[in-house]
Amino acid sequence: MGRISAESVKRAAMNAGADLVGIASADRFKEYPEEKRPEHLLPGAKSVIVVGVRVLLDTVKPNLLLSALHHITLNMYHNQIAYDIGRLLDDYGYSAVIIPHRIGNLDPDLRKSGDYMNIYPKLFGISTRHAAVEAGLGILGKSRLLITPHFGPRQRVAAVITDAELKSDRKITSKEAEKLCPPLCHACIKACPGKALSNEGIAWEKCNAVIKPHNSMYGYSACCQCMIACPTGR
Ligand code: B12
Ligand code: SF4
Ligand code: SF4
Repeated sequence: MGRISAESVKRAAMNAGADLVGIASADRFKEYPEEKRPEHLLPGAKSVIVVGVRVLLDTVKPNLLLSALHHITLNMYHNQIAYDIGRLLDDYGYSAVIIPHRIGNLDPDLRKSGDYMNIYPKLFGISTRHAAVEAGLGILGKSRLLITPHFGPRQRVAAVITDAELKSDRKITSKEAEKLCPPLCHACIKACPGKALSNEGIAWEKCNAVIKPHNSMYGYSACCQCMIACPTGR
C-alpha cells in the first residue's frame, strides 16, 4: 500500500472539477448517532473527504424545471468527482465508500409511505452536509443548509469515506460562523413557500410537502428558495 497525502487527494478533486474539497478525520463523528458515523459504512474508516460543486443562482431562479435539471446535473457531477477520488484511493490500495446523491425520481411507493421521512435519510448513510461542516467547509445556517464563505448555501456535496489517514482541515470558529449566518438575518425563513423554516430549525415534513409534487412533475426536488434568498456568498 503506497502512502497518499491530503494535498494529492485535494489536487485530484480540484482537477476533476470540484469547487470545494475538505477532509475530516473519522474521530470528528464520535458524538454522531451510530448510523451516521463513517465506521457504519466502512469498518476501520479514518477520514471523510467532502467535495462540492456550486449551484448557479441564475439557473435555478427562472423556473422549477430548470432548477430540478440543474440539481440533477450537479448530482451527476459531484458523484463523478467522488468516484474519481475513490479510484485514486483504490490505486493506492485503500478502501473507499462513495456517498453519492440520487439523480432522478424515487420509487413512488416509497415516497407515499408514512415512514418516508424517516426511511429516506437512512438510505443515504452519512449526512454529507454534516460531513462538510466537520471538514471545515462551512456551517449549517438557519436554513439547515451548508453555508460556505464562497458560495453561501449554493453548492451540492458528495463524500468519500476511506481508511487512508489524511490530515484534517480546520473547522470554522463560532466567530466566523456569525459572519456566515448573521443572527439578525431571516431571509431564508421569509422566502420559504412551505413555512418550513424558523429560528428553531426546519420542519422536514413541511419542506417535503412542497418538494414531493416536484419529483413527479420535474423529475427531481425543484424548490430551493432557501438557497436563492441567502445573502451569504453573493
Ligand atoms: C433526505 C434529504 C432531504 C429531505 C430531508 C429529510 C430529512 N429528515 O433530512 C428533503 C427532501 C426534505 C430535503 C430537502 C432539501 N434538500 Co436535501 N438531502 C437529504 C439527504 C439525502 C440526507 C439528509 C440527511 O441525512 N438527513 C438526516 C439527518 C442528518 O437530518 P438532520 O435533521 O439534519 O439531523 C438529525 C439527526 O440525524 C441528528 N444528527 C445528525 N447529525 C448529528 C450530529 C450530532 C453531533 C448529533 C448529536 C446529532 C446529529 O440530529 C438531527 C436532529 O434530529 C442529503 C444528502 C446526504 N446524503 O446527506 C440531501 C441534502 C442535505 N439536500 C440538499 C438540498 C440542496 C435540498 C433542497 C434545497 C432541495 C433541492 N432542491 O435539492 C431542500 C432543502 C431543505 C433545507 N433547507 O435543508 C443538499 C444540501 C446542500 C447544502 N448546501 O447544504 C444535500 C446535502 C444533497 C447534496 N447533494 O448536496 N433533503
Ligand atoms: S427547499 Fe423550499 S420548501 Fe424546503 S426549506 Fe427550502 S425554501 Fe422551504
Ligand atoms: S438566509 Fe440568512 S438566516 Fe438563512 S442561512 Fe442565509 S444567512 Fe442564515
